[in-house]
Amino acid sequence: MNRLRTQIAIIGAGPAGLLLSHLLHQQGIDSIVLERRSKQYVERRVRAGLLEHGTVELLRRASLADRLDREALRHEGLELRIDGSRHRLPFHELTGRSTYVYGQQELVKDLIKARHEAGADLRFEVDDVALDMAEGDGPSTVRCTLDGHLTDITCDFVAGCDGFHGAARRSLPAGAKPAYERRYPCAWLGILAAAPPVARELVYATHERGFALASMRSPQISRLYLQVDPGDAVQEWLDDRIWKELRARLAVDGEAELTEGPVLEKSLVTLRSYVAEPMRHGSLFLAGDAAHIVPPTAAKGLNLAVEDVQVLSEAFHAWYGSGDRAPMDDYSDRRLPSIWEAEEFSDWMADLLHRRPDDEAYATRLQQARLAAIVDSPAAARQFAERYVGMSRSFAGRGGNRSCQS
Ligand code: RFL
Ligand code: PHB
Repeated sequence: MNRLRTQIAIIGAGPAGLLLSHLLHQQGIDSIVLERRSKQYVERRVRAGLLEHGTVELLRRASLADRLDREALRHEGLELRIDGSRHRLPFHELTGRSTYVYGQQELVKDLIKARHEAGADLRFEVDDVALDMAEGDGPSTVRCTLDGHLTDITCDFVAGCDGFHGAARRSLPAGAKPAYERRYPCAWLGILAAAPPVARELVYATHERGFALASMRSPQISRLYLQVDPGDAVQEWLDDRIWKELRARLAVDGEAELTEGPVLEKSLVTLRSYVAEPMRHGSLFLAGDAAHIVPPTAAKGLNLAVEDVQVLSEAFHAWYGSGDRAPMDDYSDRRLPSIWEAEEFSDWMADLLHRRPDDEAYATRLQQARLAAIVDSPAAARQFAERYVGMSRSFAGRGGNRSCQS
C-alpha cells in the first residue's frame, strides 16, 4: 500500500478540478488531482465553447488567459433564427458585455500546461477512486489505484470535481437529500466540422423540424448541434443526413446557408437538469458538473464550474490563512442562488427553443409568443441579454437578495 499526504485531494481533471488546483497553488495550498482518463483523452474531449465575460476575467486574473486572449473569438451578439427569419440580439449593446468562443479542450490544455509548469501533482489514468470521509474535522482518505498500486491519500478536504458520473456524488452520506432533477424529452447531436462557420455570431434556430445551433471554434472550424430524439443512436446519423437536416433548419427564407466539410467528431447527449443540494457534506465539497447540470442551451455549465471553484478556493484560503471556517460553511449557500438562476434560465431557454416531441399546438404557439416578446420588446430583449451573458448571476450570488440591490 502506497501512502500520500496532501491538503486538498481533487477528484477529476476537468476544468473545475484543474482550475481549483491552480487557484489553490497561487494561495500556497497543496493539492493532488486524480483523473480517471488519460491526459490525451481529456485534452481532446470536445464539449463547451462559450465562455462568459466573468469567466474570462477570472482566467485573466489567474494568469491563464494568454492563449485565450490571442485565439478566442469575441462576440457582441447572437442571432435567433425563427422559422427561417433572422433576428439579431445585440447583447453587448444591451449589457456592455461580450462572450468568448474558446473550446473547452483548449482551456483544459492551457490549465494542464500551467499546472505542469508549476510542478503540480496531476495523476492520470487513476482507477477505483473511493472516498472515506471524516465525520468531523479529522483527515479523510481517498483510496485509489495509482500506476497499478493501491494507494491511500490522506487529506484535509476532498473536492469532488469529477462530473456527473463521478465517484464523489456516489459517496454522499446515506442520509443526504435526494437531488433536484429534470430530464428532457430531447437530445443534442453535436458535430465538429472542418467548415467555415455559418455566420460571424452564434445562430440559435427554432424550426418545425427541431432546434439547431450553429457555433464555431475558429474561422475554419464549425461546431453544430441538432435537436434529436433521445432514443437515437449516433450511428443512425450519417454525415449526409446531418447536413441535410442542418440545411433545412438553418435555412433563411428557404435558402440554405451552409458550407459543408469533413466531420471531425460526432457525439450525442441527452439533456438534463440536476442540482445536488447542499454542495458540501462534512469534508467533501462538490463543484462543477458533480454538483449541478444544466441543458447546454444557455451555455452555462462550464461558467458555473469556474465560479464554484473560485468561491471554494477563497473558502480554503480563509481556513488555511486565518483559521476562519465561515466561508467553507457558507460555500453551498453562497453558490446555490447563482446556480438556480442559471438552472432556471437554461430550463426556460430549452423550453423556448426545442420542438416538443408531442407536437402540442398550444405549446408551440406559446413558444412563438415568447420569441416574439424577445424580438419585439426592448425590455424583454435586455433581460434575455443580461441572463445570457451571465450578468444576472452577479447579484444572485450575493446572498440572493436581489430586491435590496440599488
Ligand atoms: P467535467 O468536464 O465532466 O470533468 C470531470 C472530470 O472528472 C473525471 N472523472 C473521474 N476522475 C477520477 N475518478 C472518477 N471516478 C471520475 N469520474 C469522472 C472525468 O474523466 C473528467 O475529466 O466536469 P467539470 O470540470 O465540472 O466541467 C464542467 C463542464 O465540462 C460542463 O459544464 C460543460 O461542458 C457544459 N457545457 C457548456 N458549458 C458552458 O459554460 N458553455 C458551453 O458552451 C457549453 N457547451 C456543454 C456545452 C456541455 C455539453 N455536453 C457534452 C453536455 C455543450 C455540450 C454539448
Ligand atoms: C458551443 O459552441 O459548443 C456552444 C455554444 C452555445 C451553446 C452551447 C454550446 O449554447
